[in-house]
Amino acid sequence: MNSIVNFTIAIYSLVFFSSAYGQNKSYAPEPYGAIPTERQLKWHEMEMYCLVHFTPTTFQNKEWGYGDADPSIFNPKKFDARQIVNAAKSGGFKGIIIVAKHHDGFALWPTKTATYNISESLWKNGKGDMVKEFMLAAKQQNMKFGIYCSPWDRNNLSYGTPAYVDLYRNQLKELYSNYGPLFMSWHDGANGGDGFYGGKKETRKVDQSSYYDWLTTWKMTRKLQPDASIFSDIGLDVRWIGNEKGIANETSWSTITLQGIASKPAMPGFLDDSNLGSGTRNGKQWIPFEADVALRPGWFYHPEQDNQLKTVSQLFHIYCNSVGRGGGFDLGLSPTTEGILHPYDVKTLAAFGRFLKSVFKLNLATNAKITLSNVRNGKTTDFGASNLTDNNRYSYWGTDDKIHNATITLQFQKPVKFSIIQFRENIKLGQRIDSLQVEMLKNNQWVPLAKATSIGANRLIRLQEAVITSKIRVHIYAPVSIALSDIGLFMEHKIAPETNQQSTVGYDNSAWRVLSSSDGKIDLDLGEELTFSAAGYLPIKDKHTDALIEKYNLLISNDGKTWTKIAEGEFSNIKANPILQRIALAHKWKARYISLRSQTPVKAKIEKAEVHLYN
Ligand code: FUL
Repeated sequence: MNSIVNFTIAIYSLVFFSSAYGQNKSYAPEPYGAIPTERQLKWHEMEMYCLVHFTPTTFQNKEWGYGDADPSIFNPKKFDARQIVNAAKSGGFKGIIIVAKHHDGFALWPTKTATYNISESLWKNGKGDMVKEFMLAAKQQNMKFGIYCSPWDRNNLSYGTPAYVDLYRNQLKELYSNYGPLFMSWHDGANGGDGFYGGKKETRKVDQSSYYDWLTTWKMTRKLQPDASIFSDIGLDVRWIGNEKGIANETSWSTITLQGIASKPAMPGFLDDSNLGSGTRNGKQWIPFEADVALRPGWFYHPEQDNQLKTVSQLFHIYCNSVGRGGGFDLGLSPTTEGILHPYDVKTLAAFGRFLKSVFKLNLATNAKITLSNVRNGKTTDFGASNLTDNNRYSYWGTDDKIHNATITLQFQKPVKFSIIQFRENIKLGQRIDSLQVEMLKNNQWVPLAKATSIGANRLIRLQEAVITSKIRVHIYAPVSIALSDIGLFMEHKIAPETNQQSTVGYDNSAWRVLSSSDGKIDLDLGEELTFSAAGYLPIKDKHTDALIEKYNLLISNDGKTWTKIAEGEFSNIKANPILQRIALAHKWKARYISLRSQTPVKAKIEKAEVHLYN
């Protein structure tokens, strides 16, 4: 009997202690408010991906095809999905979304739903499947794959009728069934307007609130591609930020409240978008933002934009204002008519990838002695400081349920220099923190350094300039206990002045003689007759922005006296971004003298601006 009792007690104690231990170990706080799904967690972890636009519209040098392009123009001789995917990967991007069909209606896969598709093109004699080639390249490079199939179709005769919605769903069904697994199903909001529509060439309007019946479509998405996050102006999983600049609001919550989502979800192109950028604090749904922006000014390739690629600094600025504000960064890539990325794009992506690595190579906070004002249940191993620097999004420093304001202090043996501060919450437990303040010790005094709200999956604070200190502290304010997963201190090294002209070698201009350089005018003697097909203007070295040429005339001469105008145009955005800009000429010119002249009066003398010529 005794032994039975003892045995029972032993078993009981074992169960009790292990469950008590289990409870301690997992004595995690209750999640706060809306929380992400598994699918959204995976999306958050990706942070960056690319969106590729390539259809007959590229061959028409347009941004929106009308739907009437002859499919035979689509014949990219050097198409190489691997080159495009590799370039995206070198930039640090984790996935690639292919525009399987844009507004022009041309399907890049041999769909059974419409004749206007890749099989009508000359590419691979109509036997090719470009979506498949992208899918395979992504797989090979260990990149995730997604699709964008435009709901608006300017080619299809049935657009605007219920039959088209069935056709659109069948297109998605084909894509979901044959090209998965997909990480994203991307649906844009541009809908209805003029188009070819099977030759009718008319304007068609649809009722955006009911025409597409998105809930039915997205039910199919869930069934066939359960891991695909649905992006739309307000998608079920990811929302748009409301602009195509890639810059989210400084405060941008991952939660948002959608009015009446259960009965009638906000439709792409039909919603109250006033809080897309900011989200809603304590919003009912977890729908984080994606910031979409193209590497070039347009989403499609335009040769005249070869000198308008975003620079590494601009891309990093976008990164800090998208990924660094808790959302995703979706960068548009545009293959040329050859079917590959231009060498400038390839170089820029690789340089951006290298730069990102260099910035986040070393988290200086890993060298700090970290003191916390409170640790949940006193359990340092489960909820303590080591979790803050282990680069694990889900291990975290937690405070007791009743502790909503707390402080972290980081003490360094030797002063450290940093310019970026990073915070991450364990978003599995919701977006808990309202705000935080960072202070640093300067001359033995605590001085304010930075403030931030909407922490969530990731928050980067980029300081105006680097600071040096041996101690910082962070005050955190929340309506519930805190679950902060990471703190980071990083040093961003300045980039050498950039041009967007990386791979073009121009004529050596060092011996050219300045005939006259006055306000808004540079006349040059090239020393010999040169043949050229493009000119460049680099104003950055001029001290005075007043000396900038914004609208130009380009002239040539054979005696330095009589001039002939060969081009005129605009150096777009040259004030805000005084990079080398290129003037592509319609054909080659030969001249001994050239002159770049401003069309409008310029206030200061041009002193150091450079003119380039390219063969
Ligand atoms: C927009 C479209 O209208 C643009 O052409 C582009 O595809 C962009 C990514 O989405 O809504």
